[in-house]
Order: sequence, then structure tokens, then C-alpha cells
Amino acid sequence: MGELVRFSLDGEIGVITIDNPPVNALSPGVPEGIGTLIEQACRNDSVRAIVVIGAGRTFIAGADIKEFGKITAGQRPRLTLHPLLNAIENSPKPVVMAIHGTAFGGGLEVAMSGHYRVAAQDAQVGQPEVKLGIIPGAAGTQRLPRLAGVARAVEMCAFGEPVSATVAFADGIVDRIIDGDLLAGAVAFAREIAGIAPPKPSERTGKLGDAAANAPLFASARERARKTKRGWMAPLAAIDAVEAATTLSFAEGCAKEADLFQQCLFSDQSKALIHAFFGERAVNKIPGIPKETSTLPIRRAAVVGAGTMGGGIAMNYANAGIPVVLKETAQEALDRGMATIRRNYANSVKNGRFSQAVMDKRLALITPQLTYDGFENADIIAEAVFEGMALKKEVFAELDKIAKPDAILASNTSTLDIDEIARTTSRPHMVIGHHYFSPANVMRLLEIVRGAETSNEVIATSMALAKKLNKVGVLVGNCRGFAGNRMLGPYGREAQFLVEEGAPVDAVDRALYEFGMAMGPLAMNDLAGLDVGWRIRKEYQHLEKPGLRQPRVADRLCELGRYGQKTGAGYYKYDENRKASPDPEVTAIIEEVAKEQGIVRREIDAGEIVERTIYALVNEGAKILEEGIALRAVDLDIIYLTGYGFPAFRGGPMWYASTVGLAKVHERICSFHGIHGEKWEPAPLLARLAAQGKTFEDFDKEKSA
Ligand code: 3H9
Repeated sequence: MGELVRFSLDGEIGVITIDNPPVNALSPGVPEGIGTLIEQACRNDSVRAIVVIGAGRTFIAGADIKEFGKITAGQRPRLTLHPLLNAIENSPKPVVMAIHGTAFGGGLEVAMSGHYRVAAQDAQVGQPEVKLGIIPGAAGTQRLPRLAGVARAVEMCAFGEPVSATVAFADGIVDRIIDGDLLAGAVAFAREIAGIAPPKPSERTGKLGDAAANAPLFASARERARKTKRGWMAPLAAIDAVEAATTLSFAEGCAKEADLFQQCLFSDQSKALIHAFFGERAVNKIPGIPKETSTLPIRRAAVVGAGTMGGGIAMNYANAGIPVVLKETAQEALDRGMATIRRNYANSVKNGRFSQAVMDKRLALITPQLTYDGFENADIIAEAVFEGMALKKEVFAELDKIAKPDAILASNTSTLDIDEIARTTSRPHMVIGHHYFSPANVMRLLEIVRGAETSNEVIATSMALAKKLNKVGVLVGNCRGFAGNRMLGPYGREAQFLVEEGAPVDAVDRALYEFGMAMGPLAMNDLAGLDVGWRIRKEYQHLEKPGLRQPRVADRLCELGRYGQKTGAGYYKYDENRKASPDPEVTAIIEEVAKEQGIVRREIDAGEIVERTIYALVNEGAKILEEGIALRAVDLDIIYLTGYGFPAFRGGPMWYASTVGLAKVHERICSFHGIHGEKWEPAPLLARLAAQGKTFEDFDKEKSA
């Protein structure tokens, strides 16, 4: 490895370059290196001002996240950047920070300790620490409100979204935007200010406001954090820290920030969120398919089926600038599909997510039609017709005749056998599953299902495409329900068993909502449509083992035409605004089902509801891992975090199980097995890890060793 930080002279301007690829994180040696070079530059009589810049693609992207686990495990001392930041701010020679790429977290904090900041046009700055379950820990919550005002600081520190160089300039975080060469611009700026007494950001107080003006701002930020980041501790801690900047001295504010940072860093939430951060990147690494694997260009797409999923998939392509033809069989269905797309886009314009011009451009990329015209030019064809094997096979046989030989044929099936679908074509190596999650234009997960013959090129292209479509692609194997829905089966089954056994419908949903799920399982079924599962259950009925207890409530509701929200009734009844309320009729149906099956109803507490449902996910997940359907436990976590509303601060079901302790989880599963029978057969992998005192993370490490 070369030097992490180096010094050069441009006339009387000293240039410190940080060179720690890929993102110039503040790994051990980097802060020390910057500090040493600042000190040397201060002693060097030929230097009048100093520029700090990042080599490669970015300025500093933050502290080295890999270090946090070592700190909490006691293998590294507590991280503090204050000595470096103080050395920079106290430098008698002005320090100009030259920002390109992403000055995030500790990167922005280093930048704010400088006396001035200049930025490239396309640079971004941010305090995204909350996404890792921590808060800025190097005076970010103290210097940012001093530079940009309290409102901007709260926004950035508590909600974690970055801002563009333009916004940063308008708000006073950045002093100049540089067109053209950043280093040359930064050096020119440094020459202009050399000799002027350097202004210290920590001494500014002009933008800190007064208590009366700030109070409503903090109150509304807290309310928003409680709503949009339900259950997360870091956003509230970040608000407390920014508030401290407005009530305490700079030094006291830093001490308060350090306390809160430490509490967050050592929390389970932060460990879970850091696991998720690296997990999202780990899922891209596929054994046997190296990074260099060639990919096919995706310039034009086609989608079969303009229903909810097909329309959402077409929007994904259009959003990524890829023209897409969208086919339906009947004009009315096509019109309905396009109306939904238009409405979705219009809502985004209304909410200020993008402009009308962007909407028009995206809409123009979608060509609705009733024929297969243009499908012969598509590089990828996504099938999103009704979930039924016969229909899927018909469509693929048709596509096989029309598509060019190197077109990817991707099915959006959520449960069906990809190989059986692929066999209806003459090119099973080009067939793959692209399983989107509803709403397909919003949910980040794309489950990529590899068939027995899917080529590596098609897999690599699909993974790259997921990124282009702003999705998280996770590769899984072919089995009924693949990874996500296969795990969801036992989860939903237990939710139904629980209501049969006596838990009220809303109590089941509430327990899981309070656990952190975006929605309870029964409310989620109502939203997705109970008929979807009903149709799938009928398709697979012949595979059910006779005599084994099956959940009956959802089928019974469907038989009565209660398909969920869309019919105004499912597990709940819905008013005209789709507001749910418990329905005594459903209670009567459940009681009847229970009676038929001889179930004695009893009181069930929230703890049991969570264990029965979440451990069902975990046990099935462990079986999936044993079968090699998922590559790693972390892949299952990412699937659940990005596609199923699992609370990010719990790190995903497999991670969560490890934090509970696999021995305890296994013991509970064994007890459920004893009480409820065969469906709770403990996964041998879980039994092994529990006996060895290991975690699913250990399992992933074993696999990659
Ligand atoms: C912090 O700063 C705390 C402070 O307050 C100080 C406290 C005292 N560390 O995402 P990519 C790796 S907390 C270590 O694929 P992109 C990443 O794992 C930190 N590694 O690229 C990947 O490795 P691999 C606050 C990091 O272009 C590779 O770099 N900062 C770090 O799509 C490429 O990353 C953040 O939270 C890191 N800080 O996006 C920023 N960052 O190739 C987090 C990245 O082996 N990072 N890596 O898989 C990001 O948001 C994005 O990575 C970034 C680049 C936008 C920078």
C-alpha cells in the first residue's frame, strides 16, 4: 500500500492529498497522517495556506465503518477525531477543504473543521451516520448548525440525506463552487485568502437562533423522526445533539455529542444497521461469477402485462432512461395500467420528488400497446402476467418465437418453478426470475432467481441491471416461493394459527408492528389481496401432506369474497378511505374455523406472537441456507429489509435471531415443535449453530472461508 496521506507544494500553497481507496475512509493512519502534515505545513515557512483534497473518486466518505465492530468488541480504543479537528481549526495558516464526490460523515466533519470549503459542481455533502444507527461523532452536530443553521443541521444529522454542492453553497456549508479542475480552483482560492486571519467555524454563533425560534423546529423534527423512523434511537439522539449546540458552549456540546455517539455505537441497533450496510454490498458478490464476467447491454426493454406489477416494472425501466414497450391483451386493462402509471408519476411531481418535465420524459419512454410489436428488438423482456403456470408457459413459448436470441427472458413469478417455465423455450440459459415487490416502482428488492441452466452472463447482467434500476439485487435459487416468499409462508401460517388459537386479528398485527415491521402480517395480506395466496395455495394443494394442520381462515375469507382492501373487506373491514377496523364477522368466522378443528382458544400475549411468527421466518431461513437456495444468511436479511418491511434496526431475521441467541431461538422452536407438531421441525443448521454457540454471521464466514 502506498502512502495514505501525502504532501506537495504548489508555489506557496501546501497540498495534502488523502489516498485511501476506494473512498478515502478515515482508517487508522489517515487522521494521524493528515494531522502530521498539517503540523509540518504550519512549521514550513514557504507555506502560506493549505489545501486538503481526496485522491480518486471522492473526498473523505467518513470514518472507516469496518472499525466500529472492532471498537465495540474492545479490540480498538474509542475513536476520536477531535485532536485532528482541533489541530486543523487552530492552524494559524488557513486550511481550504477541496470537496468532490461525497464528503460524508467524518468526511464532512473534517471538512467543517477547515476554515474554508470549496466544492466541485457535482459533489455532495452529508451526515448519513443515522443510517448506521449512530450520530455524527466528530462535532458534526456542533459545527453544522454554526455553518448552515439549525434547520439544515437537524435535517441532515437526523434524517441522513445528503445535499448537493449547490444547496451546501446556498446554506453556507461551502464557500465556493469550482467549475473545472478542483485542485486548481482550490489552490487559486487559497491564494486569495492566504494572509487573512483564518475564521474558526466553532466560534460562529450567528446562525444558532434563539430558544423560542428553535423549539418548534426541534419538536416537529422529533415528531417526524418518531413517525418516519419508528423505533430508531439515532435520529432522536442526533436531534438532542444539535439542540445541545444551541444551548451549550461548543466544548460542552461536543461532550454531549460524544456521550450520545457512544451510546448509539454500542447499541444493538447500530450493530444491526452496520450489518445491513455491508450486507447490501455483500449480496453483489457471487461465488463463481467474478466481477469481470461479461454483461449484455440493456438498451431496450419490453414488459408483458400492464397490471400493478407490470406497470411498476415498466416505470423502473423508464426511470432508468431505458425505453420500454408495455403489452396488455385488452385495451381496457392497458388504459387502466397506463392511468395508474400516470397517477403514480403525478403524485411524485405533486410531492416535489421530480419535475413535470421529468415525468413527461419518463412517460414518453413507455409505449403501451396490445401487440408484440418491437419485442424483437428488446434486450430484456419482463413477464408480469397472472400467477399461474399454464399462462406463464404460454407466454414464454410465445416470447421464444419473437425475442432475439440474446434477449434475457425474465419472469416476475413470485413462487413458480423457473426451470419449468424455462423448458418451454429453446433457450433456458437466457431465462431467469426477476421477482419484484409491490409496489414494484418503490420497493428496493429485486429477487433474482437462477434457473438450473441460467447463464452466468444473464445472472451478471441481472445483478448490474438491478443497480441501474436503483434496486438491491439478491440472487437466490429455484424452489417454491424462492427465498423471500418461502420464508413468508410459515410466517403467515403462524399468524393465521395464532388467530385460530385465540389472538385477535389486530393483536397479531399490533405485536409485529410494535416489533418494528412496516405492517402486521394480516393487514399486509389484506393490502396485497388475499386471493393471490388463495390462488397459489390451490395451485400447490396436491403437494400438501394429508392430515397436517393447514391455516383455514384466509381461504374461508376468500370463499366469502373478502379479498382484502380491494373488496372493502378481508381480515378487517375498510371504509371508503381504506381505513381498517376490526370486524366482528371475522371473529365469528375464526371462532367457527377453530371449532371445526377442535382448537381450544386461549389468551396469547405479544411475546408469543412475535416468537411464533419471527422464529418461523428464521427456521425456514435456516432450511433455505442448508439447501443453498440463498448464498448467505446476510442475503436473507437483505431480502427481508428491502422487500418485506423488516425493521432495519434489527438487521434482518437471521441477524435478529443471532442477537437473541441461537440457542434460545432453537430451544423455543423445539418447544413449538413439541406443541404444534411437524411444521416446526427445527432446521438442522440452526440446531448445529446453536449447539456450537455460533451465529449466522459465523455460518457466512464458514462458507466464504
Ligand atoms: C462516520 O463517519 C462517523 C463519524 O461521525 C466519526 C465518528 C468519530 N468505511 O457503496 P460502494 C466501502 S460513520 C469503510 O459500493 P458507491 C464499501 O463497503 C461513516 N468502507 O460505492 C465498498 O466496499 P467493497 C459515515 C466503506 O460509489 C466500497 O467502499 N459515512 C465506507 O456506490 C465502495 O462503496 C457513510 O456512512 C466507509 N465509510 O458509494 C458513508 N464507505 O467494494 C457510507 C464505503 O469491498 N458509504 N465503503 O464492497 C456510502 O454511502 C457509499 O459507500 C459512498 C460510495 C456514497 C461513499
